[in-house]
Amino acid sequence: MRSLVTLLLVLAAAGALVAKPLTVGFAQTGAESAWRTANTTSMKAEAERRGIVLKFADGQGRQENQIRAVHSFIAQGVDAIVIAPIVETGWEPVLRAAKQAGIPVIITDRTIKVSDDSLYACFVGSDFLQEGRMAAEWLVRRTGGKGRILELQGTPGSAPANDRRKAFAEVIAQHPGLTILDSQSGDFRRSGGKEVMEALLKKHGHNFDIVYAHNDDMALGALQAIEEAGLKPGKDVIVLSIDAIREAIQAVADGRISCTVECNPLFGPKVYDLVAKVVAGQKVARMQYNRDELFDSTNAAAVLPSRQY
Ligand code: GZL
Repeated sequence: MRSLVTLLLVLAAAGALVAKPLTVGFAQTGAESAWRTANTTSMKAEAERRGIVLKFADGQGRQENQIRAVHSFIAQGVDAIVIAPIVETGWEPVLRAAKQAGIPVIITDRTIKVSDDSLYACFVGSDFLQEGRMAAEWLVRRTGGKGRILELQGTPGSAPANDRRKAFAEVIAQHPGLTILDSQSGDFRRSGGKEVMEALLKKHGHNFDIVYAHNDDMALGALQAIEEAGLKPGKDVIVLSIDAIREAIQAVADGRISCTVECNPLFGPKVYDLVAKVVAGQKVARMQYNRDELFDSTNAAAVLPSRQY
């Protein structure tokens, strides 16, 4: 009898030592760009590496899908919820439900606007205002402050589109020789970049000098339209964009895109480090910004071999 009790005590102790794996619900924006694919890969691969049970929901570009997924994560009683919010507003009700359920939330990639800071633990991602400024300041140096700009905006209502437009325009406004002639949304999609560029070429002919795209996928789509119109990017048109996906850095090395500002998507490890701290009840800094750099003809070719996305 005594040995049976001893055996049961040992098993119980062993069981206590083997911690239950963390379960994380991740509501991803969609699959609209190469950046998004790299971000999803980073989140899934790192969860796998750490033995985290990841419940992944693809929002397919619609906020209501993401909100539905978060409610489902709450019902399943996950340990933590991570959201890459497609747009900035409309999150308070579902975040209050997560708070009610005592499930911590981490916002990644895109920021949101809420009236109550306690509705999420922290944000992990890039500073889109800084990216917009870096792009504009590079353009001022490259053009001496002169030129007519066409802008391809990202998803309407999204933080990257709002902030990259706002910060870029604020710098451009300090240089009267630079003007933003037109600005339309290509929704961060390559097809959107091509379609919008075709429409802008119809409307403006070649009465422009610069294309500023809020992401590389739209810039690469726009390049197709520009070249189909018989214009030579890098010579007839300066194309600049944001993300620094490998294909865009290659286009910079080839002289077709003139500059791309990095927006690194590979932050799965950082997210799960923060999940572990937040689940353990630790306070973490509210805004966890990733460091981004800029690639143009001076450094693109050299960095290509080392790029991971
Ligand atoms: C930025 C991210 C943006 C990328 C686009 O962090 O939200 O969405 O710039 C992506 O490529 O579609």
